[in-house]
Amino acid sequence: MDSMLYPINSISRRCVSLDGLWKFQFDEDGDGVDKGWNFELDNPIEIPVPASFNDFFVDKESREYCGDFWYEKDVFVPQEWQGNDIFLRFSAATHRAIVYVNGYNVGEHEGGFLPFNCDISNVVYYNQYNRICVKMNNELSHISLPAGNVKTLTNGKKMNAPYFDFFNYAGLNRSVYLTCIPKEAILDFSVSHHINGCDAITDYEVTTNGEHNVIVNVFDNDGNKVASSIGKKGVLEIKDVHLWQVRNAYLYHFVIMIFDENEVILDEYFDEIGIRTVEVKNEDILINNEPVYLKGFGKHEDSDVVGRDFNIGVMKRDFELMKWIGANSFRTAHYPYDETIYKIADKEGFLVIDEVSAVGFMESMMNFLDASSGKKTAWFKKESTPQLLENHKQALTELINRDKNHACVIAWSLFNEPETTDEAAIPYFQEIFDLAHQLDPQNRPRTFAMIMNSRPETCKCYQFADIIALNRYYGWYIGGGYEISDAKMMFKQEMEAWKDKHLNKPFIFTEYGADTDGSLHKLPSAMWSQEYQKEYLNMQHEIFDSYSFVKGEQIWNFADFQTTEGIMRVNGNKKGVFTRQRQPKDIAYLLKNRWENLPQNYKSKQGS
Ligand code: GCB
Repeated sequence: MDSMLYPINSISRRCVSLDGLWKFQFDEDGDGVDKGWNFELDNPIEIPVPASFNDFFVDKESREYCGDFWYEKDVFVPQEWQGNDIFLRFSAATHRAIVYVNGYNVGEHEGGFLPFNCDISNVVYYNQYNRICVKMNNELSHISLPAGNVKTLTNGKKMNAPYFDFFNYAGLNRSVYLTCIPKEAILDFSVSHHINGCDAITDYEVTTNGEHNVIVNVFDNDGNKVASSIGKKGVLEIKDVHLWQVRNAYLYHFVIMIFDENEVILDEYFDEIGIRTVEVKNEDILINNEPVYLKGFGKHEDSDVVGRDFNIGVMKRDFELMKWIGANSFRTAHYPYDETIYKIADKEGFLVIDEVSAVGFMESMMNFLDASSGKKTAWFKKESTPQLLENHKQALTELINRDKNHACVIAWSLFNEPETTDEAAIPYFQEIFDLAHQLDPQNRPRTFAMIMNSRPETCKCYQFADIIALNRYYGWYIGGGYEISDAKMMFKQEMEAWKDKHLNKPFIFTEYGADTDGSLHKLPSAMWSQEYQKEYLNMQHEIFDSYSFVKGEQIWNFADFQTTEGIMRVNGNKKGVFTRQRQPKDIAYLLKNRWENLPQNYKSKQGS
């Protein structure tokens, strides 16, 4: 099993960041290996890691490049690491990678948003520089997550054609590490919590690759040991527990050690763990048995110049803005984010709906529009569907293994806007939903974001969701502008139809929004103006507030973001509450006023 543990330095572990400038070269003919590029690139430029390569370039062919491309870096491996296991740890390589060290193939990975390790112990030279060459590829297909297609232009150039609405940024978007792990090592651990009066009972399980015993110690914020247990599997009882609460986090320091007969520590790993429970009960989402109303955003990892890179400065600004506006949650649309984001969400007490990159599961360049018109594409009936399912399962397994211990993660989003109008979707959904259930020791609620034509009378798959999550654009893609009163009626009709189903489940809105030019004012309002964004939002809020089973609102999007160019997008999607540079549009003040005044337990018996 590949260990998903986040790399740390401890008494037994070493990790060195390889971020910085790497060599980079496009491989248009895809024959880099024949040319010996697994040993050395022949005409590289330098490029920063982490970052998407696209927006550094000033020529369009490079920015839009579709195909194979390579990275190269020399790295020193110290002598004193000999005898341990040495890994390269890629936090993400978008969308696929084959890794060579000193010319040898040491690992491959499909999927651009989750980490993987390459064991390089057998090919490294100690006390010397070693060469890493990474062959990557950014092509979309019907079996890639996210899904899309590659077109060939008449001039012979390949072009990515995504079935989704964000720019297909690629490259080494997240940090790369060189790690040194002892031979007998902790590979994985998981925790799940129960509250018993004032105390917490935490079930834990540690996976190692050896026979020696394990000890788990838990420390509070002041460094006091509050629980301890010996064994790879056991129970930790924490008296007078300080629970992790929404926007009021508390983290315990968990230290896991393997020790031998002489009490010598063979491996040490630690993590910050919030203790809370999460559950869906009737129409409520409960955190520590208390109902919570979600206020927040669908987001993207997207910023100027560096694209889909994990940008620590932008992350900090985003959290400050989310706190300022009174949000308590976000969805990692449309792919798993960098691990640091979950760590900060743990610290700040944000609730995260963690989404796997199953997006574009409807064959359309503008599915946000086509879905409203009822287009059908028989997505789950393709010959390639079984391979897609395998890739989806792999990504979901990696996601849950990576994120299962985060207190902030309160639900898994297993698809964004799949085509659910055909029976063929049902067995596929069954497998994915069952797998999430089986993999998650905390048994979190599962959901998927439903596209406009997944309606009460057409959707064949809503029964799988523990939380019904709707992406709805009444007043934008349907009945925009002066027709907004009709849009409101249609919206109500749909909500009444959901109500009549008596599902006894919480509903949340995972998307609603109106494209808005941050500099455009118009009296009276017109679509794209700041005035219209407000009008649109007031209408949405009226609907949300009139249904007691609506338990959350996550507006699309936190910030403006880059998309493929086209007639529907003016330099990207402009539905941001903030601009791409993270400055507020007028709507931000309206939301701040609403969210600061909505109680955390809005619409519960105590909070309505
Ligand atoms: C959607 C998609 C999202 C798009 C959004 C839009 O339904 O889930 O990726 O960006 O609509 O703005 O059209």
